[in-house]
Amino acid sequence: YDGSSMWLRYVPVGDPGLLAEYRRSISTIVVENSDREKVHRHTPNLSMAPGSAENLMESTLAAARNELTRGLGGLLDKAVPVETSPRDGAVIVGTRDSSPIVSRYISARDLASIGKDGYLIRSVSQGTVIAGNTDIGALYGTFAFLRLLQTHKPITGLAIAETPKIKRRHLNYWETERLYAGNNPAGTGGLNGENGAIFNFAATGASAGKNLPVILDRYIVAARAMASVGINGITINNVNANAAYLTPAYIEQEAALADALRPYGIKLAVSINYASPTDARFAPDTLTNQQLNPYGAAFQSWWNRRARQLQAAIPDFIGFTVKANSEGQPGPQDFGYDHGDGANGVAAAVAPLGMTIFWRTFVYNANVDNDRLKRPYLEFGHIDDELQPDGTRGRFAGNVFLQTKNGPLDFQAREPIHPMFGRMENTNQAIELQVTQEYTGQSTMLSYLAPMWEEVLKTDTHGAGLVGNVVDGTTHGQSDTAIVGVANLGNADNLTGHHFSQANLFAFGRQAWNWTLDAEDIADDWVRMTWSNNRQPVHTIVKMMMGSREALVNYQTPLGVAHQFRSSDHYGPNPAQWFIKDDWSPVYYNKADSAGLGYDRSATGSNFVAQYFPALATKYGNIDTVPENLMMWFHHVPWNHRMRSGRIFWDELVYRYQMGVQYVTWMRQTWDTLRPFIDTRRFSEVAAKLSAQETDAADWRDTSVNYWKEFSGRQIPVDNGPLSIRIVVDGRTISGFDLSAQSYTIPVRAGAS
Ligand code: BDP
Repeated sequence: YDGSSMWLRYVPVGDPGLLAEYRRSISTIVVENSDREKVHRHTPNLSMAPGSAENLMESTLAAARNELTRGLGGLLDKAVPVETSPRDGAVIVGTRDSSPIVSRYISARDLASIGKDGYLIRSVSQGTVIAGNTDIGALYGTFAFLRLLQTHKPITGLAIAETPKIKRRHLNYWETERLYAGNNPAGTGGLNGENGAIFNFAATGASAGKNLPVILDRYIVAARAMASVGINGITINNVNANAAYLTPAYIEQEAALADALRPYGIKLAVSINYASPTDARFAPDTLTNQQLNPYGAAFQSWWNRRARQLQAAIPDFIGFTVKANSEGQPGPQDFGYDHGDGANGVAAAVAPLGMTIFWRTFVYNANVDNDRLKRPYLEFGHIDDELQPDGTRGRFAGNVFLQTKNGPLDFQAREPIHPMFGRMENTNQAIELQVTQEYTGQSTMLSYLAPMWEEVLKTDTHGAGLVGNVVDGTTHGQSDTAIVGVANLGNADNLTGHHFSQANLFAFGRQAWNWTLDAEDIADDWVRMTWSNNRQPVHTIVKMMMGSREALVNYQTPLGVAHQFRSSDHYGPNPAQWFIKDDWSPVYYNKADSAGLGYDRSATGSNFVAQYFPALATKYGNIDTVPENLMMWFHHVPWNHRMRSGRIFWDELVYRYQMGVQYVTWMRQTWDTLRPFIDTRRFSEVAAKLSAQETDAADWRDTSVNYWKEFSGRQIPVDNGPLSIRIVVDGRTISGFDLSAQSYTIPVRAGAS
């Protein structure tokens, strides 16, 4: 098996008792009107690639029906017929509008509290009813029902009611860069050599004829996978945006994609460049720099024209994602305006069309009090707080989301929360998480990121509730809410490169739906759906996954040191590097010297801590109360600082690196014990990745420790005791294991360059 069905595998239930029980409970599939209710299709020449096994769906209910046919047929290992009236054991799907049978079992009152995307799954006299207020809700319920069987859960006596906590659950694709799941040879991709991108745009070049509007199988697999976890929107191009995505030739392709994804409830958005109105590709409809005044009629009507063209082709088009005045992208500041002016200008242009703007807050500049991390709050905070003529506060328009990364730096494996969460009371805020593993092992390292997102979303802001409460609107009462994952889908056979990277997409969707879920429960579901329901592999793989992110933090950047990556690839270590700008350089972040290691952001340093609510600022600002895993984020820690373990900081640091590497060794050895349970191809592919990961983890340890040693002047400690990692989230140990006692020394290499 090559992984190409992701977690939608539907292999026959292996346990004979359970299989018999499922077969007794399920006889037929009843989805009334699944052929009548067609979704709007705008692309007459939309077609599947020749020889394709998948079908383009005409409606959401048809997608639900087909998923049940495929899923139940596979799981029960026999065809389950689609019938028009129920008999005992029917699986009945629909809304009260689409299905008289559903409305017989489910009252309007039953559905009143589950909202637009929610669903009910109920065991009834004749079988099971899966109902939503909308077809999409019914489809989500269908996937949830199939998940019960895929994970070998009981399917009798069901009374499930589910509603997502966050309204917009989106992905962003960073085509061109940061896509680690591609297997196109160089030069055969679409725009600007977007090799390995999931969606194959552009109508010219080597890939002409294979492009949209032809729909490839993997688009539909991706759509089903996204829908199965409730993802309902994607921004399809890189945030460093190419204006080609606004041209008619591209809009036509985008419309084809939108048509294919629509039955699955997935809507499209596009990343834009603020200065696109001056782009010659739109001639004669171009503006001058002087006309980029965001309040000007020229600027607003230009964006309104683009939005209208998009809406004509894609009626449910979401809107635009904007990276402005960030990493060289143009923005309102280039023309004398601030982010509030810029965001509101674009927002005003699209508001009449019901569209939304996702304005990113990833702005930085090392020349602010010597700390790049302070920039976003300085640029955005006062706009959120600004008194308006009508007496209210906050200048950002109602159809603007500020899209903010979970941490203040840049998707490191561990960061404190971004100080803007909770402190932007008057503005819609979307949290942006990185599903693609740019700084977390790319497609080589097994690192399950759900524990990190759980840690972020359950962090107390000490002033506005948990981050999750801020994002889901409960803290400040926003009704429009959003969470965004920078996604990891590509054109590799398994769509994500590393088989285990699929788990990160799965987990992102589940947590976007309900951020209070437990990362371990999500892993358990994914493993059962993807690998096996056999107790031993389930238990072992879940354990491997649960410690994997903490291990990665330890062998790459333990105790809160950050951004020690080689600038060329963001994969390997280079703590000694200075690169073009201070704040792109590992040395800027580690501040290694003979006194110690780490960045002083306390009141005696950059005072970045002051951007948090006071209680959190106090906690982080004091070396005795800061969590040790963030210590170097906030303090320049003396080499002989006494740690909670009793060890001095230097010893603890080395210990952490070693512990991280040992976890990978343990994963590699443990994976070997699973050989009897795993298909050959995936077994050996994962084994090869784990062995590469072990080598690369050791490189991180050796390069880092040897470099720090030049400053600490201390010896590598030798530890004879048993090493153990205990990982605690939310006050609860979620994973623990002991490695057998072994002593270690760090092999001395040539030293860091
Ligand atoms: C960085 C990536 C870069 C992105 C940038 C962003 O290296 O490719 O463009 O984030 O978020 O992590 O805009």
